[in-house]
Amino acid sequence: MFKINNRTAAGPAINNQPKTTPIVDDYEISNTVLGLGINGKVVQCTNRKSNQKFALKVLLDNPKARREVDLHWRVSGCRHIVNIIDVYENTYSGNKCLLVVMECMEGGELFQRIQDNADGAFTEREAAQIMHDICVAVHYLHSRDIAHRDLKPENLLYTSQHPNAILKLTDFGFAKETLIKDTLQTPCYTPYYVAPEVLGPEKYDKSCDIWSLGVIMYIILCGFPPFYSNHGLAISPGMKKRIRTGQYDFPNPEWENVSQAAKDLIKGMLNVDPSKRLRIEDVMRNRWIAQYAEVPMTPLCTGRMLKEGEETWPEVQEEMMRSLATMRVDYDQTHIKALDKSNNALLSKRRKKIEEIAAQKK
Ligand code: I85
Repeated sequence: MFKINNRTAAGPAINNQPKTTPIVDDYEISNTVLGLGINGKVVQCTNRKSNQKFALKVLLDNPKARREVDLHWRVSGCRHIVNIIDVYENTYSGNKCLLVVMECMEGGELFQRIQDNADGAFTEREAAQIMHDICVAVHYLHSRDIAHRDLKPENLLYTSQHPNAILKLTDFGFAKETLIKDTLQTPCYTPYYVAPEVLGPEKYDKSCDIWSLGVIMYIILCGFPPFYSNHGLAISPGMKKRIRTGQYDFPNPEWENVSQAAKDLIKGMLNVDPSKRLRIEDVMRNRWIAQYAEVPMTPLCTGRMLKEGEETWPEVQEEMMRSLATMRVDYDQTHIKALDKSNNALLSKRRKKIEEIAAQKK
Protein backbone atom coordinates (compact mmCIF):
# COMPACT_ATOMS: atom_id res chain seq x y z
CA MET A 1 0.00 0.00 0.00
CA PHE A 2 1.20 3.51 -0.76
CA LYS A 3 1.02 5.79 2.20
CA ILE A 4 1.62 9.38 1.19
CA ASN A 5 -0.39 10.86 3.93
CA ASN A 6 1.34 11.03 7.28
CA ARG A 7 -1.84 11.29 9.31
CA THR A 8 -2.09 7.52 9.33
CA ALA A 9 1.23 7.37 11.17
CA ALA A 10 0.52 10.27 13.49
CA GLY A 11 -0.16 8.12 16.53
CA PRO A 12 -2.86 8.21 19.17
CA ALA A 13 -2.48 11.91 20.04
CA ILE A 14 -4.30 12.83 16.85
CA ASN A 15 -7.61 11.88 18.42
CA ASN A 16 -7.10 14.35 21.24
CA GLN A 17 -9.83 16.94 21.52
CA PRO A 18 -9.76 19.98 23.79
CA LYS A 19 -11.90 19.75 26.90
CA THR A 20 -14.84 22.13 26.84
CA THR A 21 -15.36 22.30 30.62
CA PRO A 22 -14.11 25.51 32.30
CA ILE A 23 -10.38 25.27 33.01
CA VAL A 24 -10.91 27.08 36.32
CA ASP A 25 -12.79 24.00 37.60
CA ASP A 26 -9.51 22.09 37.46
CA TYR A 27 -6.78 24.73 37.71
CA GLU A 28 -6.17 27.92 39.59
CA ILE A 29 -4.61 30.41 37.20
CA SER A 30 -2.01 32.77 38.63
CA ASN A 31 -0.89 36.19 37.42
CA THR A 32 2.75 35.10 37.20
CA VAL A 33 3.80 35.48 33.59
CA LEU A 34 6.51 32.96 32.65
CA GLY A 35 7.07 34.24 29.14
CA LEU A 36 5.61 35.44 25.89
CA GLY A 37 5.30 33.06 22.96
CA ILE A 38 4.68 33.78 19.29
CA ASN A 39 0.96 33.21 19.55
CA GLY A 40 0.23 33.79 23.22
CA LYS A 41 1.45 34.29 26.74
CA VAL A 42 2.55 31.66 29.24
CA VAL A 43 1.43 31.93 32.87
CA GLN A 44 1.68 29.67 35.90
CA CYS A 45 -1.28 27.59 37.07
CA THR A 46 -1.92 25.06 39.84
CA ASN A 47 -3.95 21.90 39.70
CA ARG A 48 -6.66 22.21 42.35
CA LYS A 49 -6.63 18.51 43.26
CA SER A 50 -2.90 17.73 43.30
CA ASN A 51 -1.66 21.26 44.09
CA GLN A 52 1.01 20.66 41.43
CA LYS A 53 2.29 23.62 39.42
CA PHE A 54 1.98 23.78 35.62
CA ALA A 55 2.59 26.23 32.82
CA LEU A 56 -0.43 27.49 30.88
CA LYS A 57 -0.24 28.89 27.38
CA VAL A 58 -3.21 31.04 26.41
CA LEU A 59 -3.97 31.23 22.68
CA LEU A 60 -6.75 33.00 20.85
CA ASP A 61 -8.60 30.24 18.98
CA ASN A 62 -7.77 30.51 15.28
CA PRO A 63 -6.41 28.11 12.64
CA LYS A 64 -2.78 29.03 13.47
CA ALA A 65 -3.32 28.28 17.19
CA ARG A 66 -5.12 25.04 16.29
CA ARG A 67 -2.13 23.98 14.22
CA GLU A 68 0.31 24.82 17.02
CA VAL A 69 -1.67 22.76 19.54
CA ASP A 70 -2.24 19.87 17.13
CA LEU A 71 1.43 19.56 16.16
CA HIS A 72 2.69 20.01 19.73
CA TRP A 73 0.21 17.42 21.00
CA ARG A 74 1.39 14.88 18.44
CA VAL A 75 5.02 15.09 19.56
CA SER A 76 4.40 15.64 23.25
CA GLY A 77 5.52 12.07 24.08
CA CYS A 78 9.19 12.78 23.41
CA ARG A 79 11.52 12.92 26.42
CA HIS A 80 13.07 16.13 25.11
CA ILE A 81 9.89 18.00 24.20
CA VAL A 82 7.80 19.88 26.79
CA ASN A 83 4.78 17.68 27.55
CA ILE A 84 1.21 18.82 27.07
CA ILE A 85 -0.98 17.77 30.04
CA ASP A 86 -4.38 19.13 29.02
CA VAL A 87 -5.98 21.40 26.42
CA TYR A 88 -9.17 23.38 27.04
CA GLU A 89 -11.40 25.30 24.71
CA ASN A 90 -13.09 28.07 26.73
CA THR A 91 -14.76 31.35 25.91
CA TYR A 92 -13.67 34.55 27.66
CA SER A 93 -15.74 37.69 27.13
CA GLY A 94 -16.82 36.48 23.73
CA ASN A 95 -13.34 35.27 22.62
CA LYS A 96 -12.82 31.58 22.05
CA CYS A 97 -9.47 30.57 23.55
CA LEU A 98 -7.29 27.49 23.52
CA LEU A 99 -5.66 26.87 26.89
CA VAL A 100 -2.67 24.56 26.83
CA VAL A 101 -1.58 23.13 30.18
CA MET A 102 2.06 22.01 30.03
CA GLU A 103 4.49 20.51 32.52
CA CYS A 104 6.22 23.36 34.32
CA MET A 105 9.86 23.77 33.35
CA GLU A 106 11.46 25.27 36.44
CA GLY A 107 15.09 25.21 35.39
CA GLY A 108 15.04 28.19 33.07
CA GLU A 109 16.64 28.61 29.65
CA LEU A 110 19.65 26.62 28.41
CA PHE A 111 22.08 29.50 28.04
CA GLN A 112 21.16 31.03 31.38
CA ARG A 113 22.13 27.75 32.99
CA ILE A 114 25.47 27.54 31.18
CA GLN A 115 26.19 31.15 32.12
CA ASP A 116 25.24 30.65 35.78
CA ASN A 117 27.66 27.75 35.82
CA ALA A 118 30.48 29.91 34.41
CA ASP A 119 32.91 29.17 37.28
CA GLY A 120 32.50 25.41 37.20
CA ALA A 121 34.17 24.31 33.98
CA PHE A 122 31.74 23.64 31.17
CA THR A 123 33.27 20.99 28.94
CA GLU A 124 33.02 19.85 25.34
CA ARG A 125 31.53 16.57 26.59
CA GLU A 126 28.68 18.44 28.32
CA ALA A 127 28.17 20.45 25.14
CA ALA A 128 27.90 17.19 23.18
CA GLN A 129 25.35 15.81 25.65
CA ILE A 130 23.22 18.96 25.30
CA MET A 131 23.42 18.81 21.49
CA HIS A 132 22.53 15.11 21.61
CA ASP A 133 19.39 15.86 23.66
CA ILE A 134 18.29 18.66 21.31
CA CYS A 135 18.91 16.37 18.32
CA VAL A 136 16.72 13.66 19.88
CA ALA A 137 13.85 16.18 19.93
CA VAL A 138 14.49 17.30 16.37
CA HIS A 139 14.82 13.70 15.15
CA TYR A 140 11.50 12.89 16.82
CA LEU A 141 9.87 15.80 14.99
CA HIS A 142 11.47 15.21 11.59
CA SER A 143 10.70 11.51 11.58
CA ARG A 144 7.05 12.52 12.02
CA ASP A 145 7.35 15.01 9.16
CA ILE A 146 7.17 18.08 11.35
CA ALA A 147 9.64 20.97 11.15
CA HIS A 148 9.92 23.20 14.24
CA ARG A 149 11.21 26.26 12.34
CA ASP A 150 11.92 28.26 15.51
CA LEU A 151 14.83 26.43 17.11
CA LYS A 152 16.55 29.00 19.28
CA PRO A 153 18.05 29.18 22.77
CA GLU A 154 14.93 30.71 24.38
CA ASN A 155 12.89 27.68 23.38
CA LEU A 156 15.18 25.23 25.17
CA LEU A 157 14.22 24.89 28.83
CA TYR A 158 15.30 22.72 31.76
CA THR A 159 12.81 20.75 33.88
CA SER A 160 14.39 21.87 37.17
CA GLN A 161 17.44 23.41 38.81
CA HIS A 162 18.88 19.99 39.57
CA PRO A 163 22.14 18.92 37.91
CA ASN A 164 20.32 15.97 36.32
CA ALA A 165 17.44 18.09 34.96
CA ILE A 166 16.16 17.29 31.47
CA LEU A 167 16.46 19.75 28.59
CA LYS A 168 13.29 20.12 26.51
CA LEU A 169 12.15 21.96 23.42
CA THR A 170 9.05 24.14 23.40
CA ASP A 171 6.93 26.55 21.31
CA PHE A 172 5.36 25.02 18.22
CA GLY A 173 3.98 28.36 17.02
CA PHE A 174 5.94 28.15 13.77
CA ALA A 175 5.94 24.37 13.40
CA LYS A 176 4.80 23.01 10.07
CA GLU A 177 3.87 19.67 8.60
CA THR A 178 6.33 18.96 5.86
CA LEU A 179 4.07 16.66 3.84
CA ILE A 180 1.10 18.00 1.96
CA LYS A 181 -2.28 17.40 3.52
CA ASP A 182 -5.58 16.63 1.88
CA THR A 183 -4.32 13.48 0.17
CA LEU A 184 -6.33 10.87 2.00
CA GLN A 185 -9.75 12.33 1.26
CA THR A 186 -9.18 13.92 -2.12
CA PRO A 187 -5.95 12.82 -3.77
CA CYS A 188 -5.07 15.26 -6.52
CA TYR A 189 -2.62 12.90 -8.24
CA THR A 190 -1.90 9.21 -8.68
CA PRO A 191 1.01 8.27 -6.42
CA TYR A 192 2.84 6.32 -9.16
CA TYR A 193 3.38 9.43 -11.24
CA VAL A 194 3.77 12.15 -8.65
CA ALA A 195 6.74 14.50 -9.10
CA PRO A 196 8.82 15.11 -5.97
CA GLU A 197 8.02 18.85 -5.87
CA VAL A 198 4.30 18.07 -5.71
CA LEU A 199 4.94 16.39 -2.38
CA GLY A 200 5.82 19.83 -1.05
CA PRO A 201 9.00 21.71 -0.16
CA GLU A 202 9.80 19.22 2.58
CA LYS A 203 13.56 19.41 2.30
CA TYR A 204 13.80 23.13 3.03
CA ASP A 205 11.64 23.24 6.14
CA LYS A 206 13.58 20.48 7.81
CA SER A 207 16.96 21.79 6.70
CA CYS A 208 16.10 25.14 8.28
CA ASP A 209 16.04 23.32 11.64
CA ILE A 210 19.49 21.84 10.96
CA TRP A 211 20.92 25.29 10.23
CA SER A 212 19.54 26.48 13.59
CA LEU A 213 21.11 23.43 15.28
CA GLY A 214 24.44 24.47 13.76
CA VAL A 215 24.10 28.00 15.14
CA ILE A 216 23.08 26.68 18.58
CA MET A 217 25.99 24.21 18.61
CA TYR A 218 28.43 26.98 17.68
CA ILE A 219 27.19 29.16 20.56
CA ILE A 220 27.24 26.25 23.04
CA LEU A 221 30.91 25.66 22.22
CA CYS A 222 32.16 29.24 22.46
CA GLY A 223 29.52 31.58 23.88
CA PHE A 224 29.05 33.85 20.86
CA PRO A 225 27.15 33.36 17.59
CA PRO A 226 28.74 32.60 14.20
CA PHE A 227 26.87 35.47 12.50
CA TYR A 228 25.79 38.87 13.78
CA SER A 229 25.37 42.37 12.48
CA ASN A 230 28.18 44.84 12.93
CA HIS A 231 26.22 47.65 14.51
CA GLY A 232 23.13 46.00 16.03
CA LEU A 233 20.85 47.83 13.62
CA ALA A 234 17.40 46.45 12.89
CA ILE A 235 18.42 45.16 9.46
CA SER A 236 22.00 44.43 8.65
CA PRO A 237 22.73 43.74 4.99
CA GLY A 238 26.25 42.67 5.97
CA MET A 239 25.00 39.96 8.27
CA LYS A 240 22.49 38.74 5.69
CA LYS A 241 25.31 38.47 3.18
CA ARG A 242 27.51 36.55 5.60
CA ILE A 243 24.70 34.11 6.38
CA ARG A 244 23.91 33.59 2.68
CA THR A 245 27.54 32.92 1.85
CA GLY A 246 28.35 30.98 5.00
CA GLN A 247 31.07 33.39 6.12
CA TYR A 248 32.02 32.48 9.66
CA ASP A 249 35.14 31.10 11.29
CA PHE A 250 36.37 29.41 14.45
CA PRO A 251 38.52 32.15 16.00
CA ASN A 252 41.24 31.50 18.58
CA PRO A 253 41.69 31.41 21.49
CA GLU A 254 38.07 30.30 22.08
CA TRP A 255 38.19 27.54 19.47
CA GLU A 256 41.79 26.34 19.67
CA ASN A 257 41.10 23.44 22.05
CA VAL A 258 37.75 22.43 20.55
CA SER A 259 37.92 19.12 18.67
CA GLN A 260 38.04 18.96 14.89
CA ALA A 261 35.08 16.55 15.05
CA ALA A 262 32.91 19.29 16.57
CA LYS A 263 34.02 21.87 13.98
CA ASP A 264 33.35 19.44 11.12
CA LEU A 265 29.86 18.73 12.44
CA ILE A 266 29.11 22.47 12.60
CA LYS A 267 30.38 22.87 9.03
CA GLY A 268 28.01 20.10 7.90
CA MET A 269 25.07 21.79 9.59
CA LEU A 270 25.97 25.32 8.42
CA ASN A 271 26.25 24.36 4.76
CA VAL A 272 24.62 27.20 2.79
CA ASP A 273 23.24 24.72 0.25
CA PRO A 274 20.22 23.07 1.93
CA SER A 275 20.49 20.06 -0.36
CA LYS A 276 24.06 19.41 0.85
CA ARG A 277 23.35 20.22 4.48
CA LEU A 278 23.33 17.28 6.92
CA ARG A 279 19.94 15.75 7.68
CA ILE A 280 18.95 14.86 11.22
CA GLU A 281 19.63 11.17 10.56
CA ASP A 282 23.22 12.06 9.57
CA VAL A 283 23.62 14.18 12.70
CA MET A 284 22.29 11.39 14.94
CA ARG A 285 24.81 8.97 13.40
CA ASN A 286 27.71 11.40 13.83
CA ARG A 287 30.14 10.09 16.47
CA TRP A 288 30.35 13.39 18.35
CA ILE A 289 26.57 13.15 18.91
CA ALA A 290 26.00 9.37 19.10
CA GLN A 291 28.98 8.77 21.41
CA TYR A 292 28.78 12.04 23.30
CA ALA A 293 29.96 10.29 26.48
CA GLU A 294 33.36 9.72 24.81
CA VAL A 295 33.88 13.33 23.72
CA PRO A 296 36.94 14.87 25.44
CA MET A 297 36.28 16.85 28.61
CA THR A 298 38.02 19.93 27.26
CA PRO A 299 37.07 23.05 29.23
CA LEU A 300 35.22 25.63 27.12
CA CYS A 301 34.99 29.44 27.25
CA THR A 302 31.20 29.38 26.80
CA GLY A 303 30.14 30.37 30.33
CA ARG A 304 32.64 33.23 30.55
CA MET A 305 31.90 34.48 27.01
CA LEU A 306 28.13 34.39 27.60
CA LYS A 307 28.66 36.42 30.75
CA GLU A 308 30.91 38.90 28.98
CA GLY A 309 28.43 39.23 26.16
CA GLU A 310 25.48 39.53 28.54
CA GLU A 311 24.62 43.07 27.49
CA THR A 312 24.73 42.14 23.80
CA TRP A 313 22.69 38.95 24.32
CA PRO A 314 19.36 40.67 23.55
CA GLU A 315 20.94 41.70 20.22
CA VAL A 316 21.96 38.10 19.58
CA GLN A 317 18.41 36.91 20.35
CA GLU A 318 17.00 39.56 17.99
CA GLU A 319 19.38 38.49 15.24
CA MET A 320 18.44 34.86 15.67
CA MET A 321 14.75 35.77 15.54
CA ARG A 322 15.23 37.76 12.35
CA SER A 323 17.30 35.16 10.54
CA LEU A 324 14.80 32.44 11.47
CA ALA A 325 12.01 34.62 10.08
CA THR A 326 14.00 35.13 6.88
CA MET A 327 14.60 31.40 6.51
CA ARG A 328 10.92 30.61 7.00
CA VAL A 329 9.79 33.18 4.47
CA ASP A 330 12.22 33.08 1.60
CA TYR A 331 14.30 29.99 1.93
CA ASP A 332 13.78 28.60 -1.53
CA GLN A 333 13.76 31.99 -3.23
CA THR A 334 17.27 32.89 -2.24
CA HIS A 335 20.22 32.37 -4.50
CA ILE A 336 23.62 31.87 -3.11
CA LYS A 337 26.37 34.17 -4.24
CA ALA A 338 30.04 33.92 -3.46
CA LEU A 339 31.35 36.94 -1.61
CA ASP A 340 34.53 38.05 0.04
CA LYS A 341 35.32 37.64 3.69
CA SER A 342 34.63 40.09 6.44
CA ASN A 343 35.53 40.19 10.09
CA ASN A 344 33.70 39.52 13.28
CA ALA A 345 32.93 42.98 14.73
CA LEU A 346 31.02 41.96 17.86
CA LEU A 347 33.85 39.64 18.81
CA SER A 348 36.46 42.37 18.32
CA LYS A 349 34.30 44.64 20.47
CA ARG A 350 34.22 42.03 23.23
CA ARG A 351 37.93 41.28 22.98
CA LYS A 352 38.62 45.00 23.28
CA LYS A 353 36.52 45.07 26.43
CA ILE A 354 38.43 42.11 27.90
CA GLU A 355 41.72 43.86 27.11
CA GLU A 356 40.46 47.02 28.80
CA ILE A 357 39.49 45.09 31.94
CA ALA A 358 42.87 43.33 31.92
CA ALA A 359 44.64 46.68 31.55
CA GLN A 360 42.69 48.09 34.50
CA LYS A 361 43.71 45.16 36.69
CA LYS A 362 47.42 45.76 36.02
N1 I85 B 1 8.36 27.46 32.71
N2 I85 B 1 10.39 31.21 24.64
C1 I85 B 1 10.67 32.32 25.53
C2 I85 B 1 7.74 27.74 30.37
N3 I85 B 1 7.26 25.80 31.62
N4 I85 B 1 7.90 29.02 27.76
C3 I85 B 1 8.31 30.62 25.81
N5 I85 B 1 6.69 29.99 24.01
C4 I85 B 1 6.24 28.88 24.63
C5 I85 B 1 8.56 31.79 26.76
C6 I85 B 1 9.40 32.87 26.11
C7 I85 B 1 9.64 30.14 25.24
O1 I85 B 1 5.50 28.09 24.04
C8 I85 B 1 7.66 29.46 26.53
C9 I85 B 1 6.70 28.65 25.97
C10 I85 B 1 6.34 27.69 26.91
C11 I85 B 1 7.12 27.95 28.02
C12 I85 B 1 7.15 27.21 29.25
C13 I85 B 1 6.60 25.92 29.34
C14 I85 B 1 6.66 25.25 30.53
C15 I85 B 1 7.80 27.02 31.55
C16 I85 B 1 7.38 31.05 24.69
C17 I85 B 1 9.06 28.63 32.96
C18 I85 B 1 9.58 28.79 34.35
C19 I85 B 1 8.87 28.34 35.43
C20 I85 B 1 9.37 28.50 36.74
C21 I85 B 1 10.58 29.10 36.93
C22 I85 B 1 11.29 29.55 35.84
C23 I85 B 1 10.80 29.41 34.55
O2 I85 B 1 9.23 29.46 32.14
C24 I85 B 1 12.63 30.17 36.04
F1 I85 B 1 13.54 29.41 35.56
F2 I85 B 1 12.69 31.33 35.45
F3 I85 B 1 12.87 30.33 37.32
